[in-house]
Amino acid sequence: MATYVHMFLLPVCIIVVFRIVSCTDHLLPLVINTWQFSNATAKAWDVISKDGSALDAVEQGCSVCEVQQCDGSVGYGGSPDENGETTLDAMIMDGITHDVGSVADLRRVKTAISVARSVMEYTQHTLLVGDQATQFAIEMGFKEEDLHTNKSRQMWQDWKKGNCQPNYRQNVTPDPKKSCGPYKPNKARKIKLSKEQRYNKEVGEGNHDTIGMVVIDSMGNVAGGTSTNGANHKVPGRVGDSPIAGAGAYVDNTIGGAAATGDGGVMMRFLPTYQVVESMGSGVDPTSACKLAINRITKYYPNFSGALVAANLSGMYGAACHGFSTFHYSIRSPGMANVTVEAVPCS
Ligand code: SD4
Repeated sequence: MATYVHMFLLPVCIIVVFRIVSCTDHLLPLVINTWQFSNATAKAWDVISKDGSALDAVEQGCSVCEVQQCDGSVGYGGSPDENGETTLDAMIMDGITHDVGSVADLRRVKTAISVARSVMEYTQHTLLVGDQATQFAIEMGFKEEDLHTNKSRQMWQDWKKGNCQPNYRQNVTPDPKKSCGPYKPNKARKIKLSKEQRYNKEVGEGNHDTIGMVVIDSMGNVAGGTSTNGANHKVPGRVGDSPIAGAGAYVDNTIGGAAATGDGGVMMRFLPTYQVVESMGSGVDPTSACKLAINRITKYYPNFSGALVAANLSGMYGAACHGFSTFHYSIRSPGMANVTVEAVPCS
């Protein structure tokens, strides 16, 4: 009897769910991602238009940027580290289960967000790093490839020729503002820096094009993800915000999601995408939620550059940014004939 009732009710429930989604708002499903990476948005939209899941849409959308090397900041051949190597950070998060898969400092594998999804699906872990992430990827059937390109080699050679400027070192000898390493720590460990000095804007310049994506599919399910090659000339082993849940992206099926781009070393100290989702959960609209999270960072790091995008289950979306003159993001929802690029002025 119970089974009979259940079988009878199921289709009704599905109809109700569809109604709720489509009657309260005409703005779902929805894809939003950082920057003018419209091909990625279009791919994700295509997936959910064919009744694909939000998770598939995020993976396939961000993969487009990995293949197309969006702005040189996603995928192979960009942001060589101090040794000239490109390494990748990525994550994917399922809003239904809160499962997360991430990779950081992934070496010699191009398809970072797909490896991240494998971490989520084929392990009970959240984050794998470095060479062991590569070994895992190979076990899972991914191809090992060289991530260098002529362009990345040239960038690295130019940086070496320019005395390794700019770089992320501080309080070491020789003076990192004038010389390449190897470096040794200065004896006096702590230098008191003003909050303006604590983040050197120069090193962040041109490091701002991670893809961060949130998708709400036609079932109302939410997923988010990121993919990046991190920061130019980073210290080898450096991991940014992108593969960290709550920093690079965060989603909750009962609220919506948010994704980040920018100076990840600073932004990850504030878990801004978690903050945005929590604010939206207590009724704050997406744009205001993004502004609140940005303002919390600027209180401590007035020189940081970064941006957040967010969307909620009503199909409202927004963004906020700091340190750029303008921030562009890409959006597609049912009222739009095509992917639309919107711009917000930054604080
Ligand atoms: C990082 N947040 O690794 C990334 C870089 C970035 O847009 O967003 N670029 O710090």
